[in-house]
Amino acid sequence: MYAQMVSSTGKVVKSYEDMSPDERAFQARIDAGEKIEPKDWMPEGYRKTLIRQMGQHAHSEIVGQLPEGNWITRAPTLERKAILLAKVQDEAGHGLYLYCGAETLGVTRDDLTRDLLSGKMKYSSIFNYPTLTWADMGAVGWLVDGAAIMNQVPLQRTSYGPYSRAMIRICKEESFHQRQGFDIMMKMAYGLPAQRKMAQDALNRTWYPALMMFGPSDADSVHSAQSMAWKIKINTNDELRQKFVDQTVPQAEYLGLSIPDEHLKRDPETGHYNFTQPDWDEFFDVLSGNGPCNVERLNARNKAWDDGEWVRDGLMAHAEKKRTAKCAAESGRQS
Ligand code: FAQ
Repeated sequence: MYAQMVSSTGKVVKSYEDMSPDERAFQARIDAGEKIEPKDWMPEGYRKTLIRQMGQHAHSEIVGQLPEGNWITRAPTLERKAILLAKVQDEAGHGLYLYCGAETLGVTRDDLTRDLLSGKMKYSSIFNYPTLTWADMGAVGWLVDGAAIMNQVPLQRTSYGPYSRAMIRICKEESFHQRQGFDIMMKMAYGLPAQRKMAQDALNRTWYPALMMFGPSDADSVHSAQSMAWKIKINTNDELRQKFVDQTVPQAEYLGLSIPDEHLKRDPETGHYNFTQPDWDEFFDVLSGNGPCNVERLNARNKAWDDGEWVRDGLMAHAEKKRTAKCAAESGRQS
């Protein structure tokens, strides 16, 4: 049932002694902060890890359009509708940059799409939760884009050139997305009591799924150690989760909303908030295909792919017609 298949490359980082001369030279480039470009030599594991991460990231942007697309026709004002439409279009664009980036590693966008549609490749767990009210558009922008930015700002410094450059552009747009979400929350939190209640309800439902976006705890993260040695990842999952909590709690206070965590408390010595971890059984269950919307999301993407077949066929037929005409014109000129 649409499992987001867990297939990992292993936790162990290759020691310097076990590396081949090529791998040592590669690691030296990474350690020196050089960017790796598509035609450079790279270990197979590095290439595969990037395809997995960039592919999953691209799929998240594409599937992530669904919970918000659901609200475009029901946005409360024309202005809100235009803003939401622009945001959802941005997400399509982010997906495309990331698919193009992944294609520089020797896969095609069709390969990646096939693996998404079959349930073989993952997308972010957060998009398997429903968006029940308009306040969820605020909570998604504020918390989901907020978590996405927290994760993606360091990825601007990732070691793979095309990924790093894509992230620079994506982050600029994500920060606009986060601000529009916070703006919706502000209007609702300072609005009528019923609106305030909706805002609090949206925060209650989105908080823990947003914390899950950073991935499992460091103890359970399969890829972090090797990905960090290769500077594909710059921070661990727990580091980013903590930064997100530290940044978001004062924002919730400003809104006058309560984070749904009775153990949330700032440690005066470290300056960080202690907080309750998300339910990791629920996280792994969602990854196994059992979240509230896994089936609906993949059905929607499969339907879009099937419905778009005539467009793809038409474009290919047109390209073939142009290619044949060009060949005929060239052979006419030669004779
Ligand atoms: N959901 O060993 P780790 C967005 C999987 S963009 C599903 O720690 P890693 C924009 C992981 O793949 C949001 N699966 O893995 C937007 C692995 O399984 P595998 C997406 C998850 O890769 C906003 C296994 O668990 N952002 O939201 C998740 O080192 C609003 C073990 O985990 C990115 O993709 C999860 N949350 O660290 C759009 C950023 N977490 O592959 C619309 C780039 C973990 O072995 C509206 N990605 N898994 O089968 C990353 O930074 C990393 O891939 C992590 C996971 C941090 C997500």
